[in-house]
Amino acid sequence: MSEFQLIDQNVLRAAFSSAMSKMYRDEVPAYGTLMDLVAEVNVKRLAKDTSLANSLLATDGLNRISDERHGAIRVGTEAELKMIRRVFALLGMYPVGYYDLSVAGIPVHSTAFRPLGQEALSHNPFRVFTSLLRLDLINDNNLQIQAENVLAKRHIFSGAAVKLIEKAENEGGVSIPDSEHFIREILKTFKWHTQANVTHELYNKLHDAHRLIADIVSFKGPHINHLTPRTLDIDQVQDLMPSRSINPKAVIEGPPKRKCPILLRQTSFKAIEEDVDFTDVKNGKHTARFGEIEQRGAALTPKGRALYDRLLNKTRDKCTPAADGSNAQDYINTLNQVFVEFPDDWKTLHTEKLAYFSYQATKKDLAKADTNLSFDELIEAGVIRFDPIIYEDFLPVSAAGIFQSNLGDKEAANIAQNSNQDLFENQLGAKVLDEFEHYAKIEAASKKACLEQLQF
Ligand code: OOG
Ligand code: NI
Repeated sequence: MSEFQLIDQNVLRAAFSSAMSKMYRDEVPAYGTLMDLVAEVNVKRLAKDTSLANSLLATDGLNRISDERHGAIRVGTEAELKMIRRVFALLGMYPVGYYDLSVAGIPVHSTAFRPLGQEALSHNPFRVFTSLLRLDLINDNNLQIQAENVLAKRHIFSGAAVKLIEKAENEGGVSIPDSEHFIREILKTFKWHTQANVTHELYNKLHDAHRLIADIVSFKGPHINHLTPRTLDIDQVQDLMPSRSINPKAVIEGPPKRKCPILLRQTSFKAIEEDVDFTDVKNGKHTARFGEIEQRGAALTPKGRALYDRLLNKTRDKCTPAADGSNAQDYINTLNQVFVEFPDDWKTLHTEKLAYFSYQATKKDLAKADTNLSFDELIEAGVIRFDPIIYEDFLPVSAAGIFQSNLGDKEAANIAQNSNQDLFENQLGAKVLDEFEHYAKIEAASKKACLEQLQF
């Protein structure tokens, strides 16, 4: 076949993410309202803050600022997870990081499938936080077997999807003529199903064991449970949500509001109640799907991350945010006070190597005298500029907070802490990648390119 051509994975991922967005807006109208609010606030923020606009222009490009940055799914079995990994690989998304949610009483462990290199991330950074149910953490043996039986019978990918996946793997990628069909078939896996797979009685039992188990086991597939656009001003969107009849969770997860944003701040609106028909009874209800927003800042080095973790733990030791929001202001005050210790200017974050940066030469022709300067002196002299590398991953404590705010107040079940990355990697059929390694690589590559540009 001389005409045979593969589609660029970045293009395919962008098309997939936009198809998913459209589907989710149709399924959850409140999510569309949130997207509109995010876009409005972003436009206003950019008009006010030219230095932010310039920095985005220098690094990220200003296009698609308000587009989805991530979604989340929850799968039921090892076989489902393996298949998901194969699909995401075709979209240029690879598993980065291991997140153990059992520490927060949530019976799943997770990874984030995401693009890796700077080019792929800039083209389209869409990632999917993917959790696998851990029935091994449920005490009721009988219920465990019932859940396993239900899961064993379902096929989350259509026959056509499986054929297209296998064909693409054999051909080294998805072909241009197959690409639309591929997206259409893959999307079906993440669609909402009003028709449940279980009786009302079994649903209730699963729900009583843990609401998340009912969400994962009772349906035909791993419906997308939220999508998350990027906001440039999360505090403002959080404040404005009620004016659009959206009910936000009590506190924003992650670091406090800062001059120099770090890592990831997130908030969501409470999950909506949806109609479901059980196999025996109609007119049931299920609550699982929601909308979220995120504001991303600098990726931290292991040193910066250790400081973040220490300060977050210190904050939560002093004040643990209550699920009902009753101590929200107390928590925010404590967070602000404790995080005073985290430097909040780019220069210090850079010299103390707390965050990762990308470098760019600002002057093509060096003055003769400049050629003897060290890299740091070139920065000092304004020959090289540095911008933070954006954090592309997730935060376990924040993820637990997002899960919990959508599971109701009483769901911090008593599950023994049971982190098991080896088990997860077996279930995934691959090792998860180390997030720090990838930021370090991006930083090193930009440093090299910058020096080459200056002809050292
Ligand atoms: C995933 C929750 C985690 C995030 O943004 O931290 C997450 C889920 O609810 O399935 O998406
Ligand atoms: Ni999320």
